[in-house]
Amino acid sequence: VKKKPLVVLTRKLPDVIETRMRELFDARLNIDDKPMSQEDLIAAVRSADVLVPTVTDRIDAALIEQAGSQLKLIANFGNGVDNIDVAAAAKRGITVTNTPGVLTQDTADMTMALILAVARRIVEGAEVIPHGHWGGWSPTWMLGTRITGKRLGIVGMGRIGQALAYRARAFGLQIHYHNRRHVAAAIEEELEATYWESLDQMLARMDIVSVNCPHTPATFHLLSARRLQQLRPQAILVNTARGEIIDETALIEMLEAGELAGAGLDVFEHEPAINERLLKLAEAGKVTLLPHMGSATREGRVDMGEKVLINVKMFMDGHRPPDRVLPSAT
Ligand code: 8YV
Repeated sequence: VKKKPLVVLTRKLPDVIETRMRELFDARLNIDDKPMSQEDLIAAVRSADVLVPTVTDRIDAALIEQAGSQLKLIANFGNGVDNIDVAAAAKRGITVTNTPGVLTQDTADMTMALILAVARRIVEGAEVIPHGHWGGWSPTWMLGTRITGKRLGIVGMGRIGQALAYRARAFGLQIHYHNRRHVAAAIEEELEATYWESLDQMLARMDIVSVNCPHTPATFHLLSARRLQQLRPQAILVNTARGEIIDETALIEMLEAGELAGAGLDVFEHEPAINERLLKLAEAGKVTLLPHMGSATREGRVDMGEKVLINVKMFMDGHRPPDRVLPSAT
C-alpha cells in the first residue's frame, strides 16, 4: 500500500474539511487554532509533503530554504498569496495553489457593507441605543452621506472588483475603475463603467474609492502619500484587500487633518497589530474598523476548504491542480 501524503494544516479549518482531509491524507491538524510558531512551521516544512497555510503564516524564502525535499505543494487556504514567496517556492520545485472564486461574493458583500457603514454611520449609530444615548429623533442629527448618484472608483477590477461593481450599480452608484487592462466590453457596457488608465486622475474625481487588487510588489503602497493627496476631502476610502496597498500612516494623517471624510478598513498594514491612532479616529466616527472579515462566512470557509482538498488531491494524483499560482502572477 502506498503511504498517504503527510498534509500539515497550520490552522483549524471547518470540521467537514478536516474530516475529509483525514480520510484522504495523513492529515496533521492544528487543534488549538493559534497561528503556528516559527519553530512549528520549520518542523512542518521539514516533514510535510503538503503544507496548507493561511494568511497568518509567513512562508518566506528563508522558511522555504529549510524545507525538506519531500515538500512539493503549498496549498494556501486563501486567495491572496502575498504570505508566500511563490518565486522561492518555484525555485525549489514546490507548487503553490490558492482558493480563487469562492470568496468573491462574500468579500464584495462586505465591501459594500463597509461603504454603507462609513457613508451612513451605521457603526456609530448602532452604539447610540445600547449606550443609552438616544434622546429621540432630530432632523439634523446623525446625518450621513447619500450613496445614490455618487461616483465609486474601484482600484483593481478582478473578480471581487466586478462583483462589487454589480452591487454598487444596484445602489445607484456610478462605476469607475482603474485596472491594468479593460474588463470585457460586455461587462463594461452592462455596468456603464468608466475605465481610467491613470489612477491619479481617477482618485481626484471619486466620492468613494474601494481597493480590490491583490498585494504584490507592484501594488505595495499603490495608494502612496502622494496618491492619497489626490482624493477629494469629501471622499471615503474602503479597503477589503490588503493593508499594505495603502500607506496607512499617510492615510491616518489625512483623516486626522480632515483631508478625507472617512475610511472603512477590514485589513491593516501590520495586522493584527493596529495603529493606535486608528482607534482614536474610530472613536471620533472617522473610520470603521473590521478585523479581516471580508470572506468570513461559514459557507465560504467550507468552499475554500473544498478548493484546498481538490488542489491537494489532484496534485497528489499526478495531475495539474486547478488553482496553481505562477510566480509571474505575484
Ligand atoms: C482569508 C483573504 O481570510 O483569501 C484571502 O486572500 O484575505 C481571506 O479570505 C485569509 O486569507 C485566509 O488565509
